[in-house]
Amino acid sequence: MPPKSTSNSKLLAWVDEVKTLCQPDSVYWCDGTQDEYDRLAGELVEAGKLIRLNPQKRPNSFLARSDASDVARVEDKTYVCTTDKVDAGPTNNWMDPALMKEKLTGLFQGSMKGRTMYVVPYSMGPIGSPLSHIGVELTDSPYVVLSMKLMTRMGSQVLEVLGDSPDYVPCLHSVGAPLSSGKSDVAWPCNPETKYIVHFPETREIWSYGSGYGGNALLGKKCFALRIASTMARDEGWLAEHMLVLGLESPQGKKLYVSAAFPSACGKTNLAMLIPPDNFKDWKVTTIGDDIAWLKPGKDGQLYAINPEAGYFGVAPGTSAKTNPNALAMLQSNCLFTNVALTADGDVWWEGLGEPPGQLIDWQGSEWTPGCGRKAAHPNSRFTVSATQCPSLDPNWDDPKGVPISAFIFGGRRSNTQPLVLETPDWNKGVYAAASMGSETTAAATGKVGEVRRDPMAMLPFCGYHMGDYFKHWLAVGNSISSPPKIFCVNWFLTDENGRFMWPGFGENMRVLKWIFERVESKAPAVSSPLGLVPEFQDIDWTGLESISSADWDKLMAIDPQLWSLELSRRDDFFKRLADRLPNEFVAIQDELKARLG
Ligand code: TSX
Ligand code: MN
Repeated sequence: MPPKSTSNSKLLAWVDEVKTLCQPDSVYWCDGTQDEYDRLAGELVEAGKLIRLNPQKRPNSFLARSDASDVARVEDKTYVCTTDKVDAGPTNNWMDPALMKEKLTGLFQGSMKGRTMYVVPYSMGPIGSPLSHIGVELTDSPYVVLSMKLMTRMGSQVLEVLGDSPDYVPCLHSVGAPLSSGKSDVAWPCNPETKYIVHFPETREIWSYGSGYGGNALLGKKCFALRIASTMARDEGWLAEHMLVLGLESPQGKKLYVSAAFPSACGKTNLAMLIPPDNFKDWKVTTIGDDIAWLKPGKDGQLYAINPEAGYFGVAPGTSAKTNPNALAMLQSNCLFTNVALTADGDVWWEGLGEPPGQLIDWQGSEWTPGCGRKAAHPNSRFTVSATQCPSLDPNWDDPKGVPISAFIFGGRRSNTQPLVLETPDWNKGVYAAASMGSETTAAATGKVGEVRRDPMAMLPFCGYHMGDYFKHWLAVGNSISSPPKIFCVNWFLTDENGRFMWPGFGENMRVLKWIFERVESKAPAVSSPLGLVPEFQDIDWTGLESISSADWDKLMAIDPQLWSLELSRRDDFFKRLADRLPNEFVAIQDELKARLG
């Protein structure tokens, strides 16, 4: 039964229509209360689909183990269905919307048999904020319901705000594993053969079939907050970005906000929760979000950002007291883990956390001992936790106005070519630099090491339309406001001739953030380089860090003309794919860059 607060005729008709199509045994409207969460989690524990962790060690926390075939986003099964194929662009899979709906309707037919269909109303962004948008996910996965409770503002209040408005994004999700009567269920139902993650940007709809994992199934995240929202943002003059947002507060009490985009495996969550080193004790870094930012121009000509999410769905391996103490603290309780290892005393473990215990149960439920040759946690294993558990959570994280953004930071994982930090000379050159971003692949992700993957604004898998149009939109947004953020590029991952990292990274990145802060405040010096404005050795605060000499600094800031000549020709290769809609500005900027680099 829908709650009394809902007489929304569009919503009621859609729920009915999907019920008829998918034929669930029952329909349940989620209220989003803690009681509901506890009850659902309890039922999953009873059914053997979740493991309750040791309440002494990890109160109110659970472990889920996915099917071995359902462990990550499926980019080759992800579609953007626009009427005109060119509008999806060459970087998205495309199918005609009518044909795709026909195909999927066949798959969804009876797909929820033997299951409950949950109605999950949620707000992306503070409830009722002018920057927020509402979604409703229909799903046959109770794991998705628990995750949506942690990751979004979910429940009855959202229906109240929606009222009779048709302005919500319908998100249909089925694991694609109907249960015939009497048959017992598996721990992680999904469809091992058939998966489709499909976006209809023109009608603002999402249909997802066959997977219960992460961005394939928690449809508020990548599907709505990035692919659908980027299209809404293009049409309405704002930005939906794959960015963390953090606050920086100086010892004098001056506070500003920056937003940063990095491709995967660059430590975005770690940067969002950075703890400054000892000599920066009076500086504060606070967290607004670690993955997605929605940015809209304010009346004062600045961009205001909200984090549309209300939780973190982070990669567990590599999270440790050294890389991210704030994350470890927030994972102490009320946490949903997926595909990590289980200890003998009912706690969790993953690679990078520290010395492994002598015995573990691995992510697939098998016995594991150190040296057995397998990973205990899946490399893409995750924690899901509410933002309110983060010790560095910014006091304004839930402000419906959003926070004003003073700087954008773009970074990739590059062992050479890209210096540690630079400030781009102006908005257009900054957008060009962001569009040229690339990251060297790590063995974990692809098996290939050292190949540079282009990933403009870290949005390659997440832009819901043609990337050439996306670049034009970026240029237009910055040029239409009086105080656009300054744009910086960073690279934490430079290596020396022995392959060793030259920059200590992690908390020490605060030294770079301080220079950026002071550039925004017009207080730090910078000198020109062919790529933009750069600090000299003495412009960085080195107190408490002896290990970087002025000669090291020159290596960290080197601009090698030969590497750059190769870099520019690689950029050309990538941009050729987008040639029919690439902004003309980019051609001029790149020509000038070629000339400067001689
Ligand atoms: O997250 C990272 N950041 C940002 C932190 C705020 N990582 C981890 C990336 C994988 C997700 C980094 N790795 C960073 C970084 O700044 N830098 C590096 C490279 C590096 C790795 C290890 C050391 C130094 C640099 N040093 C020792 O292990 C002692
Ligand atoms: Mn992400």
